[in-house]
Amino acid sequence: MTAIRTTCAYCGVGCGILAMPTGPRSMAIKGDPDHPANRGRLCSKGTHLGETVGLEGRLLHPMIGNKQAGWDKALDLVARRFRETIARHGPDSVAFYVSGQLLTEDYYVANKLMKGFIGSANIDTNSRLCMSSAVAGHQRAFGEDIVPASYDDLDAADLIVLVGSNTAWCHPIVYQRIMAARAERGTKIIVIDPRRTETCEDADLHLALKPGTDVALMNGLLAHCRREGLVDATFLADHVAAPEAFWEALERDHDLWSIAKTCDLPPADLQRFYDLFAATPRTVTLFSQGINQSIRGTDQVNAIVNVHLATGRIGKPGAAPFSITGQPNAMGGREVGGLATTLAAHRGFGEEDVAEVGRFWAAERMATKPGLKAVDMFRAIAEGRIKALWVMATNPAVSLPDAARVREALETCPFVVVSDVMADTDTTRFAHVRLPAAAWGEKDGTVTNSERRVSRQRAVLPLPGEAKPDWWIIKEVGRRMGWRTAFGYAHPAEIWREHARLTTYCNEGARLLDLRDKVALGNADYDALEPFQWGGTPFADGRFSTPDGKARLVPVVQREAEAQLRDWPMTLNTGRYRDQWHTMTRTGLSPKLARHREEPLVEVHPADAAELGLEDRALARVVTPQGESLFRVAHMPGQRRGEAFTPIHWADCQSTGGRTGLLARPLVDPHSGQPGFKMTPARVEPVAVDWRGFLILHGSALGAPKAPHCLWATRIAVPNGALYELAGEGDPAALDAALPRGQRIEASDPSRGTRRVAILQDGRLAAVLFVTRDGDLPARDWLIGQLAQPQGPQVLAGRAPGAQVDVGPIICACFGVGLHAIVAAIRAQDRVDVAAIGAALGAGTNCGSCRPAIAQLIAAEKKEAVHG
Ligand SMILES: Nc1nc2c(c(=O)[nH]1)N[C@H]1C(S)=C(S)[C@@H](COP(=O)(O)OP(=O)(O)OC[C@H]3O[C@@H](n4cnc5c(=O)[nH]c(N)nc54)[C@H](O)[C@@H]3O)O[C@H]1N2
Ligand SMILES: Nc1nc2c(c(=O)[nH]1)N[C@H]1C(S)=C(S)[C@@H](COP(=O)(O)OP(=O)(O)OC[C@H]3O[C@@H](n4cnc5c(=O)[nH]c(N)nc54)[C@H](O)[C@@H]3O)O[C@H]1N2
Ligand code: SF4
Ligand SMILES: [Mo]
Repeated sequence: MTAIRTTCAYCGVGCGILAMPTGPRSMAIKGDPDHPANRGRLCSKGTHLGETVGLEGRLLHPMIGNKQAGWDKALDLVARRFRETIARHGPDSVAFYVSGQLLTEDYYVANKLMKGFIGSANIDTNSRLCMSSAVAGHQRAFGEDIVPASYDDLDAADLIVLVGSNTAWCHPIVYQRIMAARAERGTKIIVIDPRRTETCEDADLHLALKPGTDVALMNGLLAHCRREGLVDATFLADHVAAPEAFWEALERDHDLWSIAKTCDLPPADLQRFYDLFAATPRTVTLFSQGINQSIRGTDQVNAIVNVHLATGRIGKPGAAPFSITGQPNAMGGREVGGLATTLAAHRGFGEEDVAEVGRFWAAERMATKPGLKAVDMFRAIAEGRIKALWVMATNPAVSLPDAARVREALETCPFVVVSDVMADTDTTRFAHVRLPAAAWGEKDGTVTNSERRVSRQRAVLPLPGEAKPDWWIIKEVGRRMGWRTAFGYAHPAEIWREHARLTTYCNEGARLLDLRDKVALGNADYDALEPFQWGGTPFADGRFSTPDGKARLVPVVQREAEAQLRDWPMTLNTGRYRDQWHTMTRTGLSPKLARHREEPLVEVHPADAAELGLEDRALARVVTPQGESLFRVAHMPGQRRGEAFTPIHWADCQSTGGRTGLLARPLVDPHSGQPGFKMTPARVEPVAVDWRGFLILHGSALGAPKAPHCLWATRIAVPNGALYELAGEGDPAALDAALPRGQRIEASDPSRGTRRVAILQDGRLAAVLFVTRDGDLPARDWLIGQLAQPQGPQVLAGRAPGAQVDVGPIICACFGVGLHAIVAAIRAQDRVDVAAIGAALGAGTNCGSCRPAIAQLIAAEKKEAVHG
């Protein structure tokens, strides 16, 4: 068997993978040494992709309601309901909500169907929540949505500024590449993030600015560069247009002291940043959600781009603003025009664009104006203006802001279709029709990564059940709606060729996106396609995609901070964990990935926690004007005072708590429509419980926690089963309802309030339930290891005879190395570094995702040694 070259399912780094099928539903995964994005490296998520390709929880058949239906019946129903709705209420009464996790070919067909044939632009994508502010910022500055950077620039830069990006966790292979460059050439790293994340561990400087003040910070930087004589007058004169009074405005209030006050930063740190930036022409400013997910996102993007334009740090090796993308095909979606506000092939809704694309598609009815952006789209559904919705490859019941209102909208919508790979998600629960999509490892097509590099995703496993590729599902609906020729595709390569041709159509240098040399790929060439980057080094010749060829400096001003409200004294910031992907529908299947963060935490500064009465590891309720949810408290000295942080990953399908989507407010940036996920007024309150415990079940890792009387029930996958962490009120005896049938052994001590129950089936362990009112609970690992093993009453001790196993939280997912072992190894050695820990324990020597965490532990231990 030879390995199949494909691309990772997850983030926008776009790592190449060698996948070797090892059985009907399994594969071995390795990094592709020949892929230019990763050169053989993979992070923890990519490394463990093999754990997520089983059939557990998969949607394998088209479903109408809860009944299995054949494809014909399901597709006919979808086509008929959309046709009828359009006939009765017009094309704008229907919508598609799609995703940066579709392949370019899927995305192209969905966009063509909606914008060229249905005749509405009501197709928007979860990329609206992700990088639409970057798109709007690029369009304002460059006249086209171009990311003017490559990973090579990270190797060539002397200074890398990471703004609003937890690169170490969210783009780990880019982070490793930055670290490698740093080791080799001493690249300086500055992190700008209100939280001290693991990305800060190896940085030269961390600016923990007040959230929402990036415009002031960047304007101040530009004013500083101007004072230092760094504004590139020739470059400006030839290639950049600045509106009148642009420079005058910068002169007011942009002295160091004013900026330090606005951003709440030590002036000395600010000075260091400005000096280092001024002294280092080869600078890359890499940014992601801390910049984009703001109600000032577009202005924040332009504040960064302005600095690069004015100092001529663009279009040269090692110098660029770099909007790094989140999803594997966020960029492909931009290329085909998946946003409601763009058309296709980097075109907009100008008369000429509409006419030309319409001619190219032989479109029956072209959309002539932008459609509704995601948040507005769901509002229109709630108000009954949109009456039929098709959701593909995204989970809006979890991931849109103010998710409770989104659920109400889905509930009231007369017709909801969901294409997904999983049978039960928080969104599929609202679907009238569920369509089984081919998953990663089964589908074929292309994705474009953050640096405009197009790579093939290839099928490694056969399609299970009746699952079909997304492009096939969409084109079948198009055909059944009456457009048989326009949607006659039989192979993804045909779609690719059409898409490539459209980028060249009437494009004599007007747009940089031009796939001229990839138009004539035969099916076999397409199958063998090597990763390639389009656009070269954008703007190297100083020509931009505006009518006069000049870029634009966009005047942006820092808005006043919002007034702190009495009932909402905290600000809620939200984001990601290292080893989980979004709503956990797939990473949640991996026992190894589950161990890094087993439960959703609310991170607060210890001083705030003390004031609010929040004990470490206790439960707390996070409340916002939109909703509330429970989290486990984590004291984090790296949090800013007044800020709380919660993860985006947990959904009803896994947990009663951790529901961040219910909390975020639906305010959006006025230019891009991107929600300001990083700032919601909130409060955090302690929650008392009568008992806590855990339940370990043999069998499926799926299914919502069904334990009664639980305030708190979170599920993670473990080898051979699932672990539920529980806490609640009232009599814990009610938990017995969650136990399977079998031989019951029990060791409970009502006087101490402990309950220990095990269920054996054929003498083998099927379940254990441990509950305590105020005592300790044993570590879970040994018990998990006993699942399906022959056991007797001694299992109720909760640990192996004699030995005490508690590895603590898992730091290294690859080798399962826990916190306790790492701390012990650090203490055992005099001079210790990350490599030494690797040599001693293996931790950090495989994918390397945990290396920043190990560095952090070493630093903490050193501090302890000095102070303690
Ligand atoms: N492990 C993992 N990796 C992922 C994903 C995942 O789910 N899991 N998802 C992928 C996707 S789709 C995306 S979009 C990317 C996101 O990647 P990132 O943008 O790196 O991730 P986030 O955790 O959302 O937010 C980044 C940081 O912005 C900071 N921030 C908040 N407010 C501000 C502010 O006002 N100013 C500044 N300067 N910073 C601020 C937050 O504290 C946070 O640390 O990750 C991708 N990679
Ligand atoms: N509060 C808060 N909310 C956020 C964010 C934040 O930082 N804070 N970040 C936002 C961002 S940047 C993003 S990108 C979104 C992500 O949010 P979502 O897009 O909602 O998250 P996913 O879990 O990736 O959803 C993908 C869905 O598609 C399914 N799927 C996987 N592969 C396929 C396939 O090939 N075909 C089909 N049809 N389905 C498939 C999965 O099972 C899953 O149900 O969340 C956003 N929401
Ligand atoms: S960095 Fe990790 S998640 Fe992102 S593409 Fe590479 S292996 Fe996949
Ligand atoms: Mo994203």
